[in-house]
Amino acid sequence: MKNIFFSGSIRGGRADAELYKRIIKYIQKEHVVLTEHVGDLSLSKTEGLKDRDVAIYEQDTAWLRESDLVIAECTTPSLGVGYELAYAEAHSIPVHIFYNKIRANLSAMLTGDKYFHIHPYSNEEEIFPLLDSILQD
Ligand code: 6IA
Repeated sequence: MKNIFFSGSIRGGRADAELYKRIIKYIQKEHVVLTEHVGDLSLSKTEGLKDRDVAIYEQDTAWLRESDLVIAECTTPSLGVGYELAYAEAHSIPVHIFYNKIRANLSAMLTGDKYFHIHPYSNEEEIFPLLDSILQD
């Protein structure tokens, strides 16, 4: 059983929140997802308090350091997700990035970084067998 940090857009926009929820549920069948709230459909992108944001940053970076693997869905661009991916690399935590190649053109700062494992897909169904092979190693 692995500790997975799932990374997905919050303030960057919640258009893919339901997809995040499905991916999180799938991973949770056999593993622990530290960031289950990323798939919480009631989480709005506008709410925010400075003190709470400090606590969120401290908690998320602590979870990143404890995680075995980062899995990110990057179709909706997010500054927070980009930050988390670089943070994971700085801490030598493996990073797998999924994005819908029909809907999104991923940043060169991700596609150009050989550290990242990048998985472009055209249908959501392609994600789950890839997750199986990533998670079984
Ligand atoms: O820049 P973004 O908000 O799109 O960044 C999304 C990423 O940052 C996610 O992968 C999360 O790990 C992290 N993150 C951003 N906001 C939060 C949050 N609440 N709670 C936990 N992790 C977060 C945000 C405040 C909410 C009341 C809107």
